[in-house]
Amino acid sequence: MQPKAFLLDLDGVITDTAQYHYLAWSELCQTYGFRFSEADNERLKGVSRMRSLEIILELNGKQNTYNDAEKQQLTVEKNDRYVQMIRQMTPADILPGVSAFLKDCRQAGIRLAVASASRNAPEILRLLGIAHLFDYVADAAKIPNSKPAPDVFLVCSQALDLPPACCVGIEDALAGVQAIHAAGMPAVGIRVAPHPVHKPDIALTSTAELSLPDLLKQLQSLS
Ligand code: B16
Ligand code: MG
Repeated sequence: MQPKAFLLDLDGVITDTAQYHYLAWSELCQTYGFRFSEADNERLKGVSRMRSLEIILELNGKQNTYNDAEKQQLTVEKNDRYVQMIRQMTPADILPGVSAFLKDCRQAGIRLAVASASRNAPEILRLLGIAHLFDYVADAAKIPNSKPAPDVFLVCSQALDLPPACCVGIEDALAGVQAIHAAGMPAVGIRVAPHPVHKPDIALTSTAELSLPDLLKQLQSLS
């Protein structure tokens, strides 16, 4: 195939916000006496804010302890901490290889969108100084079903007025690869955890391997 657009995930593909999500959830968990480890944090990657809280509550056997309003308040507390932490982000936090890849895409006339579960995506792109490189940034608050559902990738292709088959998704999370495939697009995976069924069409071990000429060659050879 000859891609007309790349749809990029944010956390784990453009920048590494997982460390800040982990710190913010850890502080909240300490306040409320919940257990939460770095290994638990792996389960939150690519998952929405509310679903992340529900996973933490399940890990602590507290899935029935809080009502909806209380859960909402807990996610607000977590996000307030997270927003304080990401204020320090700068263009130096863009992952290796990403800036050159984005610039090469723009020069080649290939369109770019951000397909992230994060409601903080616009602010993070602004802090990184790359917001202007994207034709569209999906509003995570308005996506009906989160990854592994295809919604965010389909919303991006619709916003760009392109058929899904002309778009390629780039993801670091297994749920993201499932979402890309469910949207009918080829998936480029960055360090995606191995899975017997859901495998990226092109697997990279680091964003430093993102090269537009290499990806175009590999995509052309996909059936
Ligand atoms: P927020 P991605 C995801 O970003 C993160 O991987 C996930 O850990 C986080 O819970 C989610 O964004 C929501 O983020 O609280 O900022 O709305 O990987 O989809 O770019
Ligand atoms: Mg991600």
